[in-house]
Amino acid sequence: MISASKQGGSGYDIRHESAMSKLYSRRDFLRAALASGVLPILPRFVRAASPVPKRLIAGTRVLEVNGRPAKVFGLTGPDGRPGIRLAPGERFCVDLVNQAGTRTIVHWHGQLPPWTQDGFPWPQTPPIANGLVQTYDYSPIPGTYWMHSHHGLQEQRLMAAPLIVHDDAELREDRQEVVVMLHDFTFRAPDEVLATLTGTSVDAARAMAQRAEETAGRKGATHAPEPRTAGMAADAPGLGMPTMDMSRPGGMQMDLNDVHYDAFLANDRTLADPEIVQVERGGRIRLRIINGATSSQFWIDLGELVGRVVATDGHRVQPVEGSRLPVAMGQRLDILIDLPRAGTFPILVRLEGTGRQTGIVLATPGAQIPRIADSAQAAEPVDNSLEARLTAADPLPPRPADIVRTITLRGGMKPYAWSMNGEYWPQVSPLMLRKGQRVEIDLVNHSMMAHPIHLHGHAFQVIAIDGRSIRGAVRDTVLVTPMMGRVRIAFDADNPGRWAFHCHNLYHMVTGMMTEFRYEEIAA
Ligand SMILES: [Cu+2]
Repeated sequence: MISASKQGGSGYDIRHESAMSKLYSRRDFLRAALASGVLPILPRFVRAASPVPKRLIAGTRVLEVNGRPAKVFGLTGPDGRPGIRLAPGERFCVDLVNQAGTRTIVHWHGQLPPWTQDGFPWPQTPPIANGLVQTYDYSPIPGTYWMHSHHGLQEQRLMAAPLIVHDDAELREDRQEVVVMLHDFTFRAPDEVLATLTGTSVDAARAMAQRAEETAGRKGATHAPEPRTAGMAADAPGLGMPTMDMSRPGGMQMDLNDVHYDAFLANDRTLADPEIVQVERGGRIRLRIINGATSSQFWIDLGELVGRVVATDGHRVQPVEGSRLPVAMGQRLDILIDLPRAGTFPILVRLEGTGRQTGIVLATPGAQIPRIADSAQAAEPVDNSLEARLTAADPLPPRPADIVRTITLRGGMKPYAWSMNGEYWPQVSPLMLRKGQRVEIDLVNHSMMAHPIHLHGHAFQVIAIDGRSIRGAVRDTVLVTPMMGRVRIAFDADNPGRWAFHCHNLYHMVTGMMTEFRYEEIAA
């Protein structure tokens, strides 16, 4: 059920009529009930059928970063902590209360709800006005997920939080859960960051971020921006050859880190004052790492500890051991750790291509907490070295594909614009799907940057990396490495709707790198 009400008002005040497929069926039921004269018992019946919604407040808060106050957004759950945690078998039944002072819409990243509850600003499901409440109610899939605003550039101002769905098997393991939510942080307004990147005014940048929703998916809409054609934004030296960047020693190099950030946060804190998590001597930990950064990718550095990666993006994989583990934007890692002794164990998170780092500290009782510098030896660019070693625990059943498509990723820094198949969102041609089809997408990266590509509403399996077939991880976000990096994914079209498919670098997304997968039975 999706519904909206004035906060504190009595009864539901329906806003998003066209979005409410489930509501329509409830209305049909109401009509039938009216005809049969059973209406008086309906409200109690409906209430008994659904659990009491958990309140999730989209609001603002003040953090202290590098000794300065910073006003940011936040998503606060019923227990006062960021985000939502669900017990095994519990429905995702949530009242999203918008107290952010502005419109918002929140996406349940990696979850598989009906499309009208996905939290993407389609014309049928516009953002929620300040002061309104929207109810979401669907059956969640277990694992490490997260939620973030899909409106404008709010994600950069930390409108993001964990979404953890427990299951019985995991609870039986009896491990201490440690969630680490990562952010990149800037004191600058996100519009200003986008304006600097694109070489436009702040007003033009703001309009660019907004326009994406107003014209979502309408190719050739009359008020759409001027088409940006190849030559202007596609990789200049033409067809798929990496460019030589002569401005740097060594010539050909990939680009990293479009934005210079003031800080990197782990659970909203820097290493100047990190979160200290009390653990037992010999403790057994399940670390849930969430890369909620807007434009940054990291290496997780477990120091002397050896972890076992047991799930990626919430989906189980055959365990893989490691102490330095890459995590691209939007991705999650579940890492099991068995502590070898008493003491302190920093879990560090290093920005790719630099030595800048953030993190948390696991500490047994009485342990001395050392001071940890916020810089270290420079880390390599994030790559698919881990991805190539992953094997799904629950792979897709083998079958031939009904649809195979190549999607090229292009773009560059000057001008700053990014595309899929040469198209810039919102002027895109949707890939049309039919329910029941097996779909394979070959992602080919013609640009000098890596792109973490995210599909809404479906979990896909990584079936080839750089031309080598694997029985890879099932996940929702995969990194396509630069300079002709290639990743093939497969999924079953089992969730009819309109679904976004985009780069999870927010600045790449709002300058064009997004398209739509649409089922034939769904009207635009
Ligand atoms: Cu990208």
